[in-house]
Amino acid sequence: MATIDRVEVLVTSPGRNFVTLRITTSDGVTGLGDATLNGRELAVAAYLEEHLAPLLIGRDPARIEDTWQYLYKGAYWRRGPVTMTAIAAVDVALWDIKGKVAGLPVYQLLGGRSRDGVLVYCHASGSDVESLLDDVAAYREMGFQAIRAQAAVPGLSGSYGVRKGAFYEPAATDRPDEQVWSTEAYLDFAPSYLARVREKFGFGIHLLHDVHHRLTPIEAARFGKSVEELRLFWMEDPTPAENQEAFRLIRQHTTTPIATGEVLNSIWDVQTLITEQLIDYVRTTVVHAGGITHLRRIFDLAALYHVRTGSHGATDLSPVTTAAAVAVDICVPNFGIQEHMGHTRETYEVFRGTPRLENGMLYPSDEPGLGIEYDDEAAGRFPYDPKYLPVARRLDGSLHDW
Ligand code: CS2
Ligand code: MG
Repeated sequence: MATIDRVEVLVTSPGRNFVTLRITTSDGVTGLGDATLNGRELAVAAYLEEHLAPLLIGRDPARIEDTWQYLYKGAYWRRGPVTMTAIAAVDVALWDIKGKVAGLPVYQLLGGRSRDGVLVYCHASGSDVESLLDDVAAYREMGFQAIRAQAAVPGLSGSYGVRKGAFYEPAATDRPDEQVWSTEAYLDFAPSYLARVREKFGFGIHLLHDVHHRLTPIEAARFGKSVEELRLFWMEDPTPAENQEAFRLIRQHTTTPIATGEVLNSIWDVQTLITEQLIDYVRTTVVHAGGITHLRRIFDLAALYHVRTGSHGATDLSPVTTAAAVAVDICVPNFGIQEHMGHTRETYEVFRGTPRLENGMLYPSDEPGLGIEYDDEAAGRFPYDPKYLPVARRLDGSLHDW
């Protein structure tokens, strides 16, 4: 029997910070898992290095489910983003190893393809409506079939979801950026620019919008109602989802489909949302929700209640997560859509072999495992660069959800 011989926690910053777990077996097979938790990276790195690595040495790498239970139950302390990201990294690395040992891509181990490719959505944004429309046109030109649209709210400094450079990168050094928020201004403005996108591009594209946890349930209900005619693919995170019951109120008022879950990390965090059919898409993701093993469990529960998948896939999730997400997405019967922002050239120098993107669809690699190689030499050129996500304050200076 092969055993786990070596566990390495690799931190690099090729344009943004990534934490990667690399497990090597006594047979010399390596597996990669993403362990990146944006803005809190080193907490997961320490959890892995100090608490999980010593437990993994000598274990049978083939026992994925047992290892998951051992790490989850063994912690005693349940759930939470740091724990679930650390366990996810171990889980995904073990699936990568299992695929390499079997000589099969991970999606074959999960049951094989249910579809030819994975529909993705990209991010169009603008500092005003005209530049948003230009951005949507550019993404259409690139072949994307599903587009998320966000524009900066006039009069407010900084808006979530609006790109600054080539890539949307909401991170600052030293202290979080302080942004200003007005729910009134947003609610007056957002439906009008989404309508402009529909006017210009018609109903032949899937149009998505991220509310980023900014509204109360009744405000979200109003927003959803006001955009019903625009037939959004979804409104994302209309209200913070820690309070799952809050979605009952939104649901009573609008037929606009609802997506949530990118900050949630376990099946228990989405249980009410799913079993009461309060959402249409669950956005939990491989890296923050306990890996492939746990995400499958969430998606299977969701399938029973007509909830489809729509995993988070921002640039702060590494290409290892993209590969693992696509492996799951291509298999599950209730797949909905996958977020895909892509990465910088530097990131792809470190993580080689990302899934193929064509006409707005992602296709998994047919290499054994996840098909991603980590280039240590390239990674060494990009040292860790601490960053914070912004915070948002209302016009009176009080803190709002970012
Ligand atoms: C966003 C994320 O992609 C999304 O839907 O909500 O970009 C989110 O802000 C970041 O991943 C936070 O790290
Ligand atoms: Mg989001």
